[in-house]
Amino acid sequence: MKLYFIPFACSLATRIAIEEAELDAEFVQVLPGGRLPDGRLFTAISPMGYVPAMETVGGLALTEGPAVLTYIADLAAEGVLAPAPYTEERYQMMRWLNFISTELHKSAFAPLMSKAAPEGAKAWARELAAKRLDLLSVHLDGADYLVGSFSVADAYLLSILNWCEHAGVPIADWPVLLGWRTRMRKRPSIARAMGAEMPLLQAA
Ligand SMILES: N[C@@H](CCC(=O)N[C@@H](CS)C(=O)NCC(=O)O)C(=O)O
Repeated sequence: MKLYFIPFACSLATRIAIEEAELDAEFVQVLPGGRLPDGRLFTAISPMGYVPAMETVGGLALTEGPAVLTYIADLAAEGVLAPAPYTEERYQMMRWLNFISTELHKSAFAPLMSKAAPEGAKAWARELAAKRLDLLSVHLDGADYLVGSFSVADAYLLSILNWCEHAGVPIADWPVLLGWRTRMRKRPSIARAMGAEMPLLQAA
């Protein structure tokens, strides 16, 4: 299988999941301008031109972070990246994947990091980000993970919280989240995934 990624974009969560489950994958970087290393346009794989995009073991072109992450979780041994199907925890994990995707990533952080968003949109997004981070901070106070044990939802949240400095979100205002991010970055799979992408980010 192949993961199409941009260094330190939301696709980092999928790389973390692949590392955590010790799965085999090829990583293909989407270059600035939306080209692939072989010169093709990335829109041939992901029609909206965004990562993560996955060419699955069966050859399916899969996009949308929560779907890609759930696919990887289902390839891994049970319990490594997600609670077992049909359990309450599984639905809680899906709740968090959706929350991170819609409420945090796209509504709050995307406008804050966009060069095209006007200041009014950024001010609104800053307010949203604060409310969402308040909720996460209460939820993670005294907890190591979003749900029971490590899951793809944690990998996704970490990837978004990595953007705080770039987005102008002062994570130190949420000491629980700052502490959580610091601990998560020490997890071997996360340290490996970030270590693999850091030189690519610096070169971009
Ligand atoms: N709805 C998509 C959004 C993914 C997304 O926003 N990806 C960003 C990186 S974090 C991207 O590839 N942006 C480049 C672009 O849109 O051209 C998902 O949930 O996977």
